Amino acid sequence: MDKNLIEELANYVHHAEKKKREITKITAELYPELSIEESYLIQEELIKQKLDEGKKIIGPKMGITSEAKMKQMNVDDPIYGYVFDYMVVNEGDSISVEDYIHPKVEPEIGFILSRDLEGPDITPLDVMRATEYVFPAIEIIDSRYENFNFTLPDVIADNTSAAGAVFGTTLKRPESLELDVVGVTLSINGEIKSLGAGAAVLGHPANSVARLANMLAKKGEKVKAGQPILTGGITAAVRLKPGDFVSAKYGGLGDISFFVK
Ligand code: 0L1
Ligand code: MG
Repeated sequence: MDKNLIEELANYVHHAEKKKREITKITAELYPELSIEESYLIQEELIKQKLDEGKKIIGPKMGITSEAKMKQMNVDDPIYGYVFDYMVVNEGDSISVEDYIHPKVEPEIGFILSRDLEGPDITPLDVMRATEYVFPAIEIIDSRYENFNFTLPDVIADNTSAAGAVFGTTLKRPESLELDVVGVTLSINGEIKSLGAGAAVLGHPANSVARLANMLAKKGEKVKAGQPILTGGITAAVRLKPGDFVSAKYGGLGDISFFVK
């Protein structure tokens, strides 16, 4: 893929994020033949543009990690992107819908490693042994594409819809919980809107970190110690509107909440 086209398409998505204006997906007209390999090249260019602007990577995130989402998109592999410093929302704070296009939230389980994990061949057991803490998180996703409508390459190029992250402060040792059966409820204004268990994430959230390490290895990168890793949505994502009070409650991992203006 031509370097100019990579830059042009990264600019296209980046501009939409900055202007908070939805765009037609890349594969609709601009470049229908976009492949997964090419979409990661666009994502890399997008990440580079953000870094050049002084924004900082906080940690990686995994997406399309549930059986339901994979089937819906007809894919076998999850995808990854990056959470940046400007996306982080503090627990108990407010966000404004106006700062996004059409934000949704999904509860996740986060991992922090005590040592780097470098694939290939990383197993979930390797992940558990290298994990210092697990913690609760809520990801805010905000596809830059009209109506959250995209193909897999489109969403990879769009940094996997990454727009926000609320990291909870309950830190637990990974072996102190059965992460596949940790339940979570996501409530808006006190009403449960979706619920699930850790097993919704590739059978066990540690599988998600292993898959991340093995995917990153293909480009000579690794999962780094100390970075918060978002492993993927446990429940269906829920759309936000002004006035919402968002709260997620995790079995054995505490609660997280924030307001929407
Ligand atoms: O984090 C996620 O699973 C989102 C990946 C992109 C799919 C979406 O925007 O719904
Ligand atoms: Mg997510």
